[in-house]
Amino acid sequence: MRASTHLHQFIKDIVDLCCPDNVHVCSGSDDEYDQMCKIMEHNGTAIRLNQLKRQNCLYVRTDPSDVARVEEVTYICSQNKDDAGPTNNWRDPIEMREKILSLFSRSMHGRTMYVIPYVMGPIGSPMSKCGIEITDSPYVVANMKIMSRMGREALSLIEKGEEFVAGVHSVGMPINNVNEEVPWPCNKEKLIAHFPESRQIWSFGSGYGGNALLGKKCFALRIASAIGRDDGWLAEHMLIMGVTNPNGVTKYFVAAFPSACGKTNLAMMLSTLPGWSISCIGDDIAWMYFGDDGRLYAINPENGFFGVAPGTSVENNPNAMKCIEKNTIFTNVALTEDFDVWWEGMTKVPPQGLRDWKGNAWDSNSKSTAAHPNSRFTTPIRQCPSFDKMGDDLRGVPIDGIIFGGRRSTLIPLVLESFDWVHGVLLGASQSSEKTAAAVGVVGEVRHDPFAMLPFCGYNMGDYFQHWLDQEKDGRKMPKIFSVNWFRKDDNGSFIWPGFKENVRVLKWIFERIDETVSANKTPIGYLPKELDRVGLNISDDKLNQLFDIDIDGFLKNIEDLYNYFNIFGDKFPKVLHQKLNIIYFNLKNNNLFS
Ligand code: OXD
Ligand code: MN
Repeated sequence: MRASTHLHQFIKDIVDLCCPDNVHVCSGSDDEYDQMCKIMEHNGTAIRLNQLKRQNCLYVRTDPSDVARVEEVTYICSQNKDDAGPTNNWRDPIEMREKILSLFSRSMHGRTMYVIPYVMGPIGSPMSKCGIEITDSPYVVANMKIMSRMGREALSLIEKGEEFVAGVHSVGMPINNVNEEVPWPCNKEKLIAHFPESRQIWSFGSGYGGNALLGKKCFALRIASAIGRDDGWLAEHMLIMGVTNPNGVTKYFVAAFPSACGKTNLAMMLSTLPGWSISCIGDDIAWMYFGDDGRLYAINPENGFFGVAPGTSVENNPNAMKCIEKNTIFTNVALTEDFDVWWEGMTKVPPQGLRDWKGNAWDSNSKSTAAHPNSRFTTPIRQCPSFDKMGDDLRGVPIDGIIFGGRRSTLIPLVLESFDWVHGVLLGASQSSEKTAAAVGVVGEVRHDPFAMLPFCGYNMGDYFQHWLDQEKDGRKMPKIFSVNWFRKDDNGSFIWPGFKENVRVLKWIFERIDETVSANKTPIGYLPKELDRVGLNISDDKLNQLFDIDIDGFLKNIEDLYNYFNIFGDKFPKVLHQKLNIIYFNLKNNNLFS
């Protein structure tokens, strides 16, 4: 749906198809938000938390079958199968439309249909884009108010003719008789379909975050990546952060990590190094483009955080804990006796009298966790004490460094700098991570997750690699590309690197590499630090060496596995990436360990 004149027709078509009882066009006002909260409280979807501890906060439990993104029923419906590529589920658009028509037929009966106009990105930025989400879920309305710029301003842009991405979401549970409502309506059958050519999204059956808040993964990543391919820019699964040195110089970085690898913690981290500070622009998505001055710029299309709760604590992420003191929606965490929230890792000892995410009394000896591992908080970005005002800049922030990371207990060094742009793109393409609870599947298994975009790239990933390579042009100042891994473990299975605030030492090295004020060892796999700033850090030489140890046999095996993996892209896999991999393999095999 691409023009404003279509908006009224679009609304009418969806009313005719889904047969809601009422239509509510969202204004985005605070009163409307309160109204959504009241509806959720009335339906038993939400409980209001203790006002003294969590001002204006809601506690929500989903249906136990609706707790994560459903990648296996997420589809890219491009005209040609090849445009979806080997990493996406593809369906013929015509067949999918038939399926959609049958699923959505009368799906909103007995419910109110909400029309959510929203903007992704700062209003007025040439990079920002409009969307309309139609939904039958007040939970979605409330979350979209936090996560996007939602309401009247967005509507007026669309009415003035701004194109918009059209999304339709239904929990897929029509109400046929009064009093039939359940606390978390959803459907056993789920489907998330994207039409990159016509810029449409249809989501059925789930009310959960990434499946239902269509501005986020569906629009800002899957559809936007396809728009970016066509228009020459990049939509990425990346946080955006500022790092300021003791001289007051700030550099901005973007970093891609697979889901639940600590992006939110990194984006909001505090620094242990005197004089160094970190500011936050975004924790999940970056839209990037090269400006006329040849520099790469990034905006955060989102306006809030939809963060993973477990593991977040005052010790490891005080900024997040501050954010979530008010105006926050908590989903699938545990509930305390005095109507506050708790999750594993928030405190060492759980409070007495907890109710778990399913609503049952919870015993700390229980095998199951009190909070669901993928439980979340939805909170406004402006509540983050380290929010960087440049996040509102219409042009975005200039990017000096790009960081790829993953959760790997072996092999991948703490930090590594690529030789050049092509090698950096190879590092992104080679990203892999041990699976977490953010998506349905086996936790702990290593899976390839190129650019942390595996579930989010809206087109052929082989073309996507080429699109990244194509960014390098004469006259452009290419950012340096790095890889990091905070998660390496020793022989006893303990993390070697302390992580969290101490990661600033790695960021400092990266910062100084960009300034070329610190030297590095050239190795076959990239540049490794000669040394890191260790002042005040209690880590032995032996441990530090383990973090940079190059296990040649392990790497050779890793590369052989990558050759196999990259084969799935066939001719679409860029030759220059293959050649780069061959060189690294050759040098490792021949023990050319350089200096
Ligand atoms: C997220 C995810 O919700 O990546 O951000 O799963
Ligand atoms: Mn994410």
